[in-house]
Amino acid sequence: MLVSGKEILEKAHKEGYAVGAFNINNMEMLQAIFEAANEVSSPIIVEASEGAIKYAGADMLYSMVKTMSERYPHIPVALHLDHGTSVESCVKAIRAGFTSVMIDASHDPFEENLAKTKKVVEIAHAVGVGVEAELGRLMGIEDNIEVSERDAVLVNVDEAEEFVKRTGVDYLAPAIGTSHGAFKFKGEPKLDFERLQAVKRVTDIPLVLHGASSIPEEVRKAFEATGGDLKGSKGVPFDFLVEAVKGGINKVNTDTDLRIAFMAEVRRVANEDPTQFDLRKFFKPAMQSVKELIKKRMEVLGSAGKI
Ligand code: TD3
Ligand code: ZN
Repeated sequence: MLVSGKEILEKAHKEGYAVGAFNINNMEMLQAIFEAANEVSSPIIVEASEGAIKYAGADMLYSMVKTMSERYPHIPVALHLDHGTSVESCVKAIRAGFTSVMIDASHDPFEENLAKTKKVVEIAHAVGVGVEAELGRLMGIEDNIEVSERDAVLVNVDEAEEFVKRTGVDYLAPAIGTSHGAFKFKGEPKLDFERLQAVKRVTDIPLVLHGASSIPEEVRKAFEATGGDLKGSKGVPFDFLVEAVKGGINKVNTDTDLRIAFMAEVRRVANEDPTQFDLRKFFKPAMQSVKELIKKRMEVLGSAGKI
């Protein structure tokens, strides 16, 4: 059933697990997500970026999610706008039927981020839609980074407390050292778990981990076996995800892993049979691979079996 993101995440917050938020651009990714959720009995958050909306249309994305939610009525699902860049963008998503929106004004000064978030909260709450905001900048941190530099990039705990109190935001993404894409860490992976725990203590709301893809070894290998290049790629290891969930993360955003898993299969089929041009012969194994990856993630995050 299509429900508010707030409903899904408040349960996760109370019971101490995280729900995967998986990005979609097309029907195949969406089917993989729902089939995974069905097989391991997990709630899901389907998210679409402004880029995805430009690609497929908010009406199309909403219709597909609505259809799948009717096919699997027992699965709680929220449709979420990922990294909304303006109040207008959030309102458009709400009008299209999204049940959760992110207003990402984290690049603005604190007071501006706060004002925009407050506005989105007022509008969204009037129609039962959940709201996410972000504090700090998504950037990898190095071991030898200066304390002052780290403070400039990562979430500030006092600001997080004030921000949540004054905006009434439903869930917060605190920057703790992750970044988007396939190249998250130069050296060893490192996240500021202490800061995360402190943010959880002072805010006591669901928290969100962006840039959470893991680039599992077997997925990277499958991509590279077909001539793909992911040299130097590094993701968030599974044990870090477990630690993050213990520290209060309840929503884990994943896009890069799905893309790599999907495209590794497309590449494999293309390499194995250069005469092949039936779309389904590429996309079916690609969906299967994404589904297995998502199931594994649901187990790691603790959302499996939570329906
Ligand atoms: O918001 N997202 C998804 C869009 C990022 C572009 O890939 C995330 O935080 C997930 O990040 P990633 O790259 O680790 O999957
Ligand atoms: Zn993100």
